[in-house]
Amino acid sequence: MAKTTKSKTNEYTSDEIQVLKGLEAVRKRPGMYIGSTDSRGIHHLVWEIMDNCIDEVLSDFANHVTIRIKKGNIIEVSDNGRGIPITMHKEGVPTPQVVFSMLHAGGKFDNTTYKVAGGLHGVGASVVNALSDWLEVTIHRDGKIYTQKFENGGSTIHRPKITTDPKKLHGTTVCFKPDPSIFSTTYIDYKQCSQRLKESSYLIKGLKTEIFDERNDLHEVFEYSNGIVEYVKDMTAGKEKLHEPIFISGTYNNIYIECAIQYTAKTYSENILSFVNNIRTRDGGTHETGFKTALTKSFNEYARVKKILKDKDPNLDGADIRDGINALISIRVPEDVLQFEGQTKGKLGSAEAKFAVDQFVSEKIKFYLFENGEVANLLINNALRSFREREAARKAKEQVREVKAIKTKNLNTNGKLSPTQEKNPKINELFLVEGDSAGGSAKQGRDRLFQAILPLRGKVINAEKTRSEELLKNEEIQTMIYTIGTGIGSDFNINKCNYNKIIIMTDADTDGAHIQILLLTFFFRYMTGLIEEGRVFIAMPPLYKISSKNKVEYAWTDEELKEKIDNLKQYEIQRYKGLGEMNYDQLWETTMNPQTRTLIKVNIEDFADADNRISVLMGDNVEPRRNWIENNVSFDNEDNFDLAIAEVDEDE
Ligand code: 1YM
Repeated sequence: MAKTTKSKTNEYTSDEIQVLKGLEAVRKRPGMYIGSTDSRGIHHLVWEIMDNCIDEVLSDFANHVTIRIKKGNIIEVSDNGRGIPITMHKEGVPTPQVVFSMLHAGGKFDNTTYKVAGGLHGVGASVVNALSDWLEVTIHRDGKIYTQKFENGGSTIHRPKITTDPKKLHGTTVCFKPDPSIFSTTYIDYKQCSQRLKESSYLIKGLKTEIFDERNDLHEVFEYSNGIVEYVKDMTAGKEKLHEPIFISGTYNNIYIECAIQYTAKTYSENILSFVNNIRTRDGGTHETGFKTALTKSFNEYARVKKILKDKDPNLDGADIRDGINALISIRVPEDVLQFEGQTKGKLGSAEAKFAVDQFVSEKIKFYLFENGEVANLLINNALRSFREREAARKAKEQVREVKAIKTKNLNTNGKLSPTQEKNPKINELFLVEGDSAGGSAKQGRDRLFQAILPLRGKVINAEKTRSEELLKNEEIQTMIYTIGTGIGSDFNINKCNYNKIIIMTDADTDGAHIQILLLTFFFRYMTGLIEEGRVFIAMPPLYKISSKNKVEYAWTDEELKEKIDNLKQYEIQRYKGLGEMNYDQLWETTMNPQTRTLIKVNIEDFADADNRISVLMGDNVEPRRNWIENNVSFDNEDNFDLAIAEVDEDE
């Protein structure tokens, strides 16, 4: 049903009816335009408007972009650019009205300039309008202030108000309220917005970005005069660096290329983030391939010329050359060669980019290596070390396979794992429990039909700071790998997983948080698929027990505690210091029983970013770990009741 009713403020012309049909199409199938209508979708709206600001920045007309999150999840985005033209478009419709209500309001797009790859190619503003309760645009331009408001998904178009601007400012501000009837949530996440702004400031030297959150009085400003060099320093913060960042920049075949590289010691990982026209390419693509090829070629050539590699030696492997690398690749390509691939369009497909980055980076890196012999030798040695260690790890892996065969016989009898009665990977749950005493309560309290308990003794080994060959010798780790059944690394196979849920159950204190993060680190590095498949959970034991005359209640937060005792006259509060203080039946009722417990599903939104952070935070500082969990792992409360389990209960 197209909304073609007359509004009080405007009579629709047939052209405008066409327009509204366009916006109506967006409302009917929002997913086609913004991907989804969940939290991701709501942020997509913000990025669409922000992209218009960034375009203006890239065209060199703006250098300041601001996001303001207002109460009621209203969002305002502004830039200090030229301002959207306020002249009349065709048939007497002002240009801003065209921009915000025509699905294909292009016009300004010649393809020879750099444009952000927002994906919607300039229809963003109208899509945001279509999915908003209301939207208001304010433009400062030509000594005037132009404001125009749209309501009900752009179907109500108010007349613009035009006043003179004594200050003769310039810029565009868009304020909107996403339509709650379209989105499953309209909550705007501060962290995501600030991260995006920060990223833009890193990628565009001299761009000042600013965020205000009026809901909790937060404010941050980002401005980096050294651009991606500061970004790479941020990536390597807290790690041992092998050298000062290497920075290369320049234009090749009309493609502007910037790279910043800094190797760190003992990380056993590569962190490469790539961007095209300031949009993150999560799945890499031709520019990343070009970069890697260039790196491999240049290092090998250097090693040969310097006779570090003898004639009979094989070439250094790319993966070894990249061991410990932290790199940013940011390229800007003209719109006409911009081409994305993959499901989420997160991969650059343009062949021109591979060629240009390969040629350009090869030349610059070779120059750098020959000019900086000391660093060059350090990096070549680093690659050789990686090669040796990889060989050793391969052998260790074979060893694990052997261990596995041995373990089959005595694992169940060595008293560690209390297995489930039935073998049903679709419903079975594995509880990884901190300490033997809690392990004991858990064993007693569990439903042995489908809940297995694996007590973990002592501290879990830190997978980030331990080489894989060492790690795999650790008995707790071996037992865990064997029990879960999926294998690790490139052998990982989710179909072999023995459990539907792997639940980390620790005390609700700092030590517990530490164990959680150590386990998550291990899963993240060696069994990523478990997290991706949403199989990893964190149990939530209560913090308080409230006993009153005739009942016992529990509270998980201080607020909950207050709420509960408010209604009671006489009561006693016990603060649980650990799982061990709970009786087995209390543990079952509060933390293990699928019908009454709360589980948190571990879901890492952004793997590359988390990857990056995990290296930083698994250093020696304890406190940031807790923050890491809070910021990078999204804690979705899982449904308390699982259908599959319900069926089992009925069978009982
Ligand atoms: C808060 C959002 O939209 N800024 C913005 C948009 C435009 C311009 C400047 C602009 C572009 C051009 C010329 C051009 C847009 N203009 C249009 C259109 N911020 C925000 N800042 N003059 C001003 O590209 O030629 C669409 S977006 F089509 F009207 F030119």
